[in-house]
Amino acid sequence: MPFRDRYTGLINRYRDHLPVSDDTRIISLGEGNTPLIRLKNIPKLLGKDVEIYVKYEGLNPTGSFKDRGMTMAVTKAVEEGSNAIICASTGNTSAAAAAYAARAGITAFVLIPEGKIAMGKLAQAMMYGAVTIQIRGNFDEGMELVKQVALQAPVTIVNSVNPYRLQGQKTAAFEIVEELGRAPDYHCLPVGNAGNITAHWIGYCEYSAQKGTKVTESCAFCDGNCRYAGGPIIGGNRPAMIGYQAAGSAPFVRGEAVKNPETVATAIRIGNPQSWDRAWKVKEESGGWFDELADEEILAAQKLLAQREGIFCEPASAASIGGAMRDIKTGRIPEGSTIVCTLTGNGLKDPDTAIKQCGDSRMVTIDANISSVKDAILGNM
Ligand code: AN7
Repeated sequence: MPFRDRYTGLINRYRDHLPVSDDTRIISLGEGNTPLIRLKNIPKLLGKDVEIYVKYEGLNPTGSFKDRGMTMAVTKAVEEGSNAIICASTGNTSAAAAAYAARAGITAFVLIPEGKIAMGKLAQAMMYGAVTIQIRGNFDEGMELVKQVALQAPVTIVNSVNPYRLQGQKTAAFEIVEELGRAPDYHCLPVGNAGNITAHWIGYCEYSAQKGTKVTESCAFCDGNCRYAGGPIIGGNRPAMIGYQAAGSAPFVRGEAVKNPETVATAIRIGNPQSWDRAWKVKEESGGWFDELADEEILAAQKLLAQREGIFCEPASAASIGGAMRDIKTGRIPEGSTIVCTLTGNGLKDPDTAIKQCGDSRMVTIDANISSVKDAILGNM
C-alpha cells in the first residue's frame, strides 16, 4: 500500500482541525477510524422503522474511546516538555494514559478506586507500566486529589479537564458525518464526566460550520467568540445529543452531584461530572436530554447486543443502546430517525461481569468422548 494511504491515527487524519503544527511530534497508536456498524436484528425486534448504527469505539488500540483524547493530550504534554502525566480513572482513561505514556517514553501515574475497576483495565495499567495508585475512595475523590497534586508536582493532568482530550475525541463525530454523509438525527452516549458528549458536540458543530452552515447563537465552548457562532441553523446538520446514565450514578438526572455513586457499570461510576456546565449546554443547544437506566437494564442491553448482533461492549457502553431502545419503543425517538449509539469500550475489558451474568448460558461440561459431544450438540439444537 502506498504510504499516503496508510492510516496513521486521527491526528494525522484531521490535523487541519486539531491544535498541532508541522513540527509536532505525534504520539499515536493508530487510534480512530473505528467501524460504524448498522444494526440488523435489534430494529426488527423493536418493530420500528429506524436506522440504528453503533460506533464501535472498543476497537481502539486500548479498547476504548479514551485513545482519541489521549493521543492529543500526550502529544501536547510532550510538546510542552512534560515528563509525567497523571489521571484519576474508573479504568479506561488509566489504560489509555498508561499506553500513550509508554509510547512517548514518559511516566504515567494513575489513581484508581480500589476494587472498583474492571479486571482488563487494571491489567492494562499494570502491563503498560503506569505507576498504579489505588485509593480507598471513589473516582470523584481521586479527581480532586489529582487536581490538587498537579499544583504541587510537575505532572500534566490528562483527564478530560485537559482541553486537548476533547479536541481528540471530537473526531469521532467527524468520522460519523463522513460515513453517513450527514449527521444522524440522534446521537446516544453513556455519560460519566460528560467529556465525550461534549467532545462529540464540538465535532458536530465544527463539521456543520465547515460545510458552510453556521451553528446557533453562541457555541458552547467559546462563549460566542469563535468563527462558528452567530449564524442560522440549517436543518439536519447536527443531532440531538442524548446522555444516558446508570441510575445509581445519575447526577444529570438528579440535577445535582451524587455523593456515593454505585453501578455495575464501573466505568461511569461518577457522581461529580467534570464537564457539568458544558453538558447542560450541549443538551440545550442540541435539543437532547438525559435519562437513566437501572443496572439490570444496562446488562440486558449488553447481552442483547452481543447475542443478537455479535457486538460485545462493556456494561457502561450498553447504556447508550439500552437507552435508545427504550426511547425508540416509547416514540420519544420517532420512527424514520437515524440514530448513532457510541459503544465506548470493549466487552473484553470486564470479563467478570460478563461471565457472572451469563450463568444461564448454554455452557455444558462433558467427558472427552464422541457420544458426550454428540449428546451435547443434539441436546442444544
Ligand atoms: C466505557 O476512564 O471517566 O462522560 O476514568 O470508560 O466522557 O466521562 C471513563 C468514562 C463511558 C463516560 N463509557 O465518558 C475513566 C472514565 C466508558 C467509559 C464513559 C467512560 P465521559
